[in-house]
Amino acid sequence: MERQLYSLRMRASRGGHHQSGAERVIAAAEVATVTAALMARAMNTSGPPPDAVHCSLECLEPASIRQAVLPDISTFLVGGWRAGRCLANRLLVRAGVSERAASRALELLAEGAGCEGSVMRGAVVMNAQTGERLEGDISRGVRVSRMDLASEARPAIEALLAAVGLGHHRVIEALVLAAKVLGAPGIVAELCWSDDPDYLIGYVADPRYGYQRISNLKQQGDLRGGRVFFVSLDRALDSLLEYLERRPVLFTALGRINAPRDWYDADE
Ligand code: PML
Repeated sequence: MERQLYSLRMRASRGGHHQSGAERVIAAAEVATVTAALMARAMNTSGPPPDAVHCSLECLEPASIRQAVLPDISTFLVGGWRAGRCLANRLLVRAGVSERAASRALELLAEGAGCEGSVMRGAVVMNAQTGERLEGDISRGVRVSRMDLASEARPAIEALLAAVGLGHHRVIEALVLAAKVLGAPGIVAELCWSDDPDYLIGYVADPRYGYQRISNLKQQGDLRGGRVFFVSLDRALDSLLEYLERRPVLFTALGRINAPRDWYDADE
């Protein structure tokens, strides 16, 4: 008999603004401990505590769960956020995003992509050629859900990542999310940096070069950040959104981990 798995989702907010969130796919026996750990994480913030934390649990149809491998990981070390954004632009264009869409996405995350410059709860979906925004609700955006490391693969993957300094749950969760996005029909690339004012690292991910971390994409203290998914519209948007929000995916192995390398912008 196939093992019954559950999608566990945590969302913490304060004053109606998203503060933190997490997605796990777990067995029944893990529900109590993982829920407690995510609750503790939500409460243990460096700033003011959340005024609401919601955890929801939903059982998954075993036949709907897909298995996949995580993308390769690279890390580019840049001298500052301007160089980081310049590199992000280049990586996006290399992935097939137009210059116009790449610049628009960088501007959107820098200004706050939600209503009146707020940070969006989910991601922007953008036409990779025209830069047109395609997500229906610009305050909510698209939430990628129902993905995790496969539980039998988790210890080995976590140990390998920890050995190269990438074992923090923030990196693992961003990698898993990017991996799910890269498997979406019609995806060209993703751009992300955190809305945590003290976390400056972000990434560009694309199906060919994988998860490409950039050591600095924003100024210290900046509360803005988010995600942009670039899509080619020869594929139906509905199936893309259905996959991102609903289709469960478990990752069973790591890709290659490349050594960090310096990147200098010749134009700076
Ligand atoms: C986030 O925390 O919201 C996104 C973090 C993206 C980068 C994670 C990393 O690879 O260091």
